[in-house]
Amino acid sequence: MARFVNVAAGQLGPVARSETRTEVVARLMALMRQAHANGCDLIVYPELALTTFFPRWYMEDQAEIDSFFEHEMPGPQTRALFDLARELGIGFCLGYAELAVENGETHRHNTSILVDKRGKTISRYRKVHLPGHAEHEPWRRFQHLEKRYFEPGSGFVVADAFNGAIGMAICNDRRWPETYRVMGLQGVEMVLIGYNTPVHNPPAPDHDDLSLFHNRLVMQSGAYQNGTWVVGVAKAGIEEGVDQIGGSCIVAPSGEIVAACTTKGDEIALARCDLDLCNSYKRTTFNFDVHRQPHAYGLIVERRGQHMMADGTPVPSGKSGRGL
Ligand code: CDV
Repeated sequence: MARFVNVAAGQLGPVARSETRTEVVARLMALMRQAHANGCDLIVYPELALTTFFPRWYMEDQAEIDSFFEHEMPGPQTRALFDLARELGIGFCLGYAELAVENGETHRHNTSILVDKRGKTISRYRKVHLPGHAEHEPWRRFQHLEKRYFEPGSGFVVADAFNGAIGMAICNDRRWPETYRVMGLQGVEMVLIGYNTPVHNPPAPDHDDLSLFHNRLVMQSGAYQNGTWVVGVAKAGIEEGVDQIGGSCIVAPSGEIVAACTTKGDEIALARCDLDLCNSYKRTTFNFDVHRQPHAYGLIVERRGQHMMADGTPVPSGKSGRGL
């Protein structure tokens, strides 16, 4: 029997620093109602969806920093979203700043959760690739202090959900082939990715004109090379003076974009995703068991004419650099 998941990319326009969680949740709920009215099983929201993208500011006051974090999920202001999901029978993927106390220690992560149609959290992912910097860099037009405010997560999880194998990644993760491949090796059929990407890249402003191209390039290649659907969802538009790319889209295992948002505001893009379409790629061009050559990868690489191990150490005697 065909396995279809009707998915909505639930893009958000800018979220002001002054906006309350309750106000943002109302926007998320409006998108959820639209998705449900269009027959969706699942709606995917952006990274750090509940607040403005706070790593753009340097802050020292821990109480101020922690005001952007969720201390429980659902909490008093987010519970309504879970209740609506259960009432409508629709799942969701939500990105937020997570403050977790584990074994008496406080941890702060950039997190996404996957919630099923009964309003139950079934999977959690903590962002692995944290971009930016840890100290104040006043030369930048705006900061990107993810390395200051979050600790990295470890591991890409693929959950059995929505009749398929569903994984999550967050923003900068989408630029790294390992993100998709680690999940591809687990048989992932749909990768859900929320992001906040400014048009302007302070360390490399010459990339600014390519920001939307790169966004599509990485998600389309990640989808194709692993035979998986990819749902990429932006927080878009000019947020607190920073122009953020939109470009939310749903990518098929062929690498083709099958649905895309056209504005930089609150908007849904919809696609009926056939999870069995993944097999068309997973069983042919990207049949990992048949065609991958893991024994030949990464062990020896050539850098500037010299052969070395992938981690930069010398090649042990007995190994050659041929066949790279
Ligand atoms: N939130 C992000 O991870 N943003 C990065 C920016 C800093 C380039 C991204 O990769 O889109």
